[in-house]
Amino acid sequence: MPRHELLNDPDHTALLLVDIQPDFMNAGPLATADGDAIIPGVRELMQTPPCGILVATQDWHPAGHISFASSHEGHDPFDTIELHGHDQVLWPDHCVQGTAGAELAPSLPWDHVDLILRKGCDPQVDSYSGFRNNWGPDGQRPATGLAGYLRERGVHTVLVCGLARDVCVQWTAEDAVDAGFHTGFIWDLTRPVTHDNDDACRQALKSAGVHIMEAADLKA
Ligand code: VGL
Ligand code: ZN
Repeated sequence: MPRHELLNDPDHTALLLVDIQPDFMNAGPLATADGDAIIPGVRELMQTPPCGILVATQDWHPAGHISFASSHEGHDPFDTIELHGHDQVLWPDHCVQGTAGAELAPSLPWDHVDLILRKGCDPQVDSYSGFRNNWGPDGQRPATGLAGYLRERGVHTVLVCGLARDVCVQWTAEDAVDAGFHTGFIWDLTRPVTHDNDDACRQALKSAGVHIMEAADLKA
């Protein structure tokens, strides 16, 4: 079977490894549905990359971050509040800067990654996507600089995988399309916060123009 058409030009393609961190894995406070299960496949992709550029994102919140339920008296994790004019889900404390749960998953070979981009560092604003923060107090979604980095490196296609499927990977993929990149979503190398969102997630990705694929599609 030929490689997926999105892989015709590996030198101008980047693999984005989104938030593969212990806090989103099986033992973590914000565990995805069997997040550990993506590790072997992600390791294989990192060892034999289908493209020339590897980028990792790292969710990296200051203690007391605005997205934590613990920062809002009377609220529980997974409640939704309004923040800066948009819905904000309140999460269990996770990925606090400098903690073990915020590290990139220790079982993966990060040495060869070109860029590690930290996000969610603004105490007052959440950041799901690797490309833009969520909405800030001024109603804007400031860019992280990732699109500029990729463009300067000549990238026109990105492939995304990681955690969580229905949050940071989805937002990253949608913003990638918005930034003008051809975008592939390696479905089986993602896991959601909840499978209840899988249908809506697939639908949203398709409407955005994201190509949903499987890791097997990347093999020669
Ligand atoms: C994420 C919720 C909060 C993610 C990050 O990586 O998907 N989800 N922060
Ligand atoms: Zn977060």
